[in-house]
Amino acid sequence: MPIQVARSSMPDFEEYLAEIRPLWENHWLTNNGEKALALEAALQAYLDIPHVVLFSNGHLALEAAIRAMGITGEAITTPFTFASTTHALVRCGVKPVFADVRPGDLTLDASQMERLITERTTAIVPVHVYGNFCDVDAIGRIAQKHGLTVLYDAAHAFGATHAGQSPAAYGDAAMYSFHATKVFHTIEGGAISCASDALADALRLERNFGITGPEDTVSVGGNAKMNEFQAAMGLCNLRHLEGEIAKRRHVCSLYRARLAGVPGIRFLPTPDQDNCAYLPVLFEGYRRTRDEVFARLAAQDIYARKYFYPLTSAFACYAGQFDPAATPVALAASQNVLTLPLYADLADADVQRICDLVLA
Ligand code: T4K
Repeated sequence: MPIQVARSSMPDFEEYLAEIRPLWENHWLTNNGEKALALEAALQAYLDIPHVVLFSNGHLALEAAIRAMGITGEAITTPFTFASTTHALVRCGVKPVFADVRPGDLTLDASQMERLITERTTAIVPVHVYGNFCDVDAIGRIAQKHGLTVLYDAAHAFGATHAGQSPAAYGDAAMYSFHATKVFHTIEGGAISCASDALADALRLERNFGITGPEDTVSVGGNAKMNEFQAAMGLCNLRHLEGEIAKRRHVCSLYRARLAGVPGIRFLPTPDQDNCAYLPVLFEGYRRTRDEVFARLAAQDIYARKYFYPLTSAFACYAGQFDPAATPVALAASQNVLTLPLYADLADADVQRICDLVLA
């Protein structure tokens, strides 16, 4: 069996069956059904925030938030991320302005932001990449000073905490991905958390065609609703979140025991409160390059991934628009980073085999 970078955790089949059985009785499959409402309530409690608005996936949640928050003109953001963050801005007509990242954790470097702010800047869209929190205090201060909106891409950060708080505590809103590859998933899915009643209302309009009643449509919204089968999966997985993270933590500790401290191999700091979403390792002056390690593993049917290479600013679809060399720390990280296989049921022996191959 090949080993992939991720593998979806599944709840017990009978548990999921019990969760979806009522759908055969009530025939209500989507459009704010009882499972979706129950999941929103459970996530509000878990994240400790007044509003969680569910979406069919994280990317559409991000686009809906950009529109609902009135983000226009330019937004300061990171190129060291998945396509979604940059594409969402561009697809909503907002120009991404890329700031560099911090070498320590590869999140946006607040000290690089202020010089990029112009009169067209309306927002900062940082990413808690790999589940590592950004410099939330510094970003908050800059946003306040310049009157900017902060929308966190917390796609990787569900289940992580900082200073005892969930990602929902920071910025004006945060987006989570509940994709099948995530620590907590709803097959496909996503959500926005926010404290503002008005923003939550606007997000719901974005999610459902701007409809407020059978004969009332007040804005030009789209369709990005989470269906009941997705929400039922979320209700099951939420019950097992702690166990999921504990199993992932065990896998991470095995990797660290073998690879941390090896000259030329760098781990990012992992606070105790992290969610063990990814296992990024940087090969910096190691006797094999990142690409050589990647190829050695692939030759044995082990598929690590280069999250996030190339930088989004280097994507073919943006050719000529951005200069990846303008963010040298992000550029170097994209060339050196490899995210090793990490999932709850990855066997100890497989982790040892992966480490053997990296070290051989
Ligand atoms: N912002 C950030 C920072 C993000 O990283 C993402 C998504 C988003 C926004 C947007 O959120 P979503 O709209 O996706 O909710 C994967 C995920 O699809 C994507 O959610 C994630 N970030 C990204 C980092 O990784 P791919 O294109 O690398 O996925 P794929 O199909 O190559 O799958 C990777 C591995 O996962 C497979 O080799 C095996 C395993 N897998 C995959 C699927 C589809 C499973 O075990 N089960 C599955 O169902 O994007």
